[in-house]
Amino acid sequence: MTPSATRTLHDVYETAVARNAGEPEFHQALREVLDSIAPVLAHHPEYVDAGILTRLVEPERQIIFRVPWTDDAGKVQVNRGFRVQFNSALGPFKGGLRFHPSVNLGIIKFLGFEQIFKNALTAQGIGGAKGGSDFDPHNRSDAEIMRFSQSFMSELYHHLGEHTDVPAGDIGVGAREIGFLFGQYRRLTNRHESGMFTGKGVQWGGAEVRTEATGYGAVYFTEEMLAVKGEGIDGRTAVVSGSGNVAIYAIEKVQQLGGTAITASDSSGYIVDEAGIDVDLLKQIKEVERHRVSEYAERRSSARFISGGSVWDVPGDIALPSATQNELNETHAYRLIKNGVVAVAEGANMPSTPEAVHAFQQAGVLFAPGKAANAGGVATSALEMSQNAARQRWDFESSEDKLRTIMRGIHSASYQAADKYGKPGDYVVGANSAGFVRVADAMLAQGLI
Ligand code: NDP
Ligand code: 2IT
Repeated sequence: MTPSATRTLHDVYETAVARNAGEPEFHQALREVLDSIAPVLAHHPEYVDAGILTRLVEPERQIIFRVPWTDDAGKVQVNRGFRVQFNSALGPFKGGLRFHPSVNLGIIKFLGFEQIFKNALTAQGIGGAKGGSDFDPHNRSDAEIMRFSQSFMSELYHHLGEHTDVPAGDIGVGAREIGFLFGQYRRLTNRHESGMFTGKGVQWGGAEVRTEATGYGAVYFTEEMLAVKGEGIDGRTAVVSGSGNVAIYAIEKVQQLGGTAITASDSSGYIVDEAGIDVDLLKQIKEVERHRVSEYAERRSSARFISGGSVWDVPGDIALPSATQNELNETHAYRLIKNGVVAVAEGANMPSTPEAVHAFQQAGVLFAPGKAANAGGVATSALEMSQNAARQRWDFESSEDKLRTIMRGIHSASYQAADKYGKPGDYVVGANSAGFVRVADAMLAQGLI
C-alpha cells in the first residue's frame, strides 16, 4: 500500500465522518469499503487524482420530506420520508424502500452507499440509491398502509422514473405496499410506467422470481463458496435469522438443495424446528396471516419458540443472517464458530458487526458480505426492468437460470478480485474491490460531475 493511498483513504473517511455526524451505520459502511480498497488505489492512482473517493462518499442528491396521513381513528400522523440518490454513474438510481421505525438519514445513507457497489457487482446498468420512512407498518390496517403509501408517493413521485430512479421493496415494503405506491404514481402521472418500480405483481409488470430472488441468490452464493472447497449444501444444517422475504426464500432454497434449515426469527424471538422448517406453513403465517413467528411453534409439534435470546445460539453448518443490520455480533460469531459453522452468507445488509466479520475470517469460516450474497434481489429487479422495457415476461425457470448465472458471476468476480488485490479467499476485499473498480471507471469516463 502506498503512503498516499493510505493518507487519501484516511482523509476521505475522517472528512466524511465529520460531515455526516451522528450516523454510525453510515460510518461503519464507509469504513468497511475504504479499509479494503487501498490495494486498488495503489494500482489506479488516476482514481485519486480525479477525486473519485471524495465524490463517491457524497450522495448525488438527498431528499427528505414530510409524510402526513390520517390513521383509522381520524388522528393526523406525520412521518419522515427519505430518498438518498447516491450514485448514477452506472445507470438510473436503483434500490429499495424501507418502512421501519428505526429509519433515519444515516441508515438510508449506509444502505444507499452499499447499494452502489452491490449493483455494480451485478454487472447490470443500475446506480445506487435507498429510501424509506420511519413509519411502522406493524399493526396497521390495510387502509392505513394505503393512506400512508399514497402520501409518501405524493412527494416522492417527483424524483422517480424509469430512467431516473427505480425503487423496490426492503424491510416493511412488500407486495402490498408496492401495489399502493405504484398505483399512486400511476394516478399522479397518468402513466402506466412499468419500469419505474420493481417487485410489482407478476400480473401487472412484475418479474417471475423477484420475490424469491434475494433468498435464493444468497444460497446460490453459499453453494459457490462451498464448491471452491469441494463441498456442497446437501446434508448441511442451516441457521437463518428473520422470517421476512429474504429469510423465507433462503430457507426454501436450502431445503431444495438438500440441506435442512432449522430456524427463523423476528424481533420477538426465534423458532427452532429440528425436523426442518415447513416453508409452506411459514409462508402462510408470515405472508398471508401476517402473524408473529411464535405462531409457527403453536402449530408445529417439532418446533419450539424461544422468546428473546439469540438464534445464533443454535448450532448449524451454515449461517444466513437475513433480518437487519448489526444483528450478529462478536459474541454470536464466536458461538457459531465454536458450534462448527463453515460458511456465513449475509442475506441482510450489514447484519454482521465488523468484529464478527473479523472473527469469522480469522477462524477460516467462508464469509460472504451482503453486497455480494444478497445481490440476487436487485439483479432480478434489473431483469424486471429489462422485461418491462421490452414488454416481455420471462418464465420462472429461465428467470431462475439467469439469477443463478448472475450469482456465479458475482462470486467469481469477488473471488478473482480478492486474489488480484492480495487477499485470496477474502470476499469482503474481493466484492468491495470489484464493485468499486466498475463504478470508479464509469465516473472517470464521465468527467467531473
Ligand atoms: P421483511 O420486512 O420482509 O422482513 C424483515 C425480517 O427481519 C422480519 O422477520 C423482521 O421481524 C426482522 N427484523 C427487522 N428489523 C428487525 C430488528 N430491528 N430486530 C429484529 N428483527 C428485525 O424484510 P426483508 O426480508 O426484505 O429484508 C431483510 C434484510 O434483507 C434487510 O437487511 C434488507 O435490507 C435486506 N435485503 C432485502 C432485499 C429484498 O429484496 N427484500 C434485497 C437485499 C437485501 P419483525 O417483523 O419482528 O420486525
Ligand atoms: O437491499 C437491496 O438490495 C434491496 N432491498 C433490493 C433493491 C432493489 O432495487 O431490488
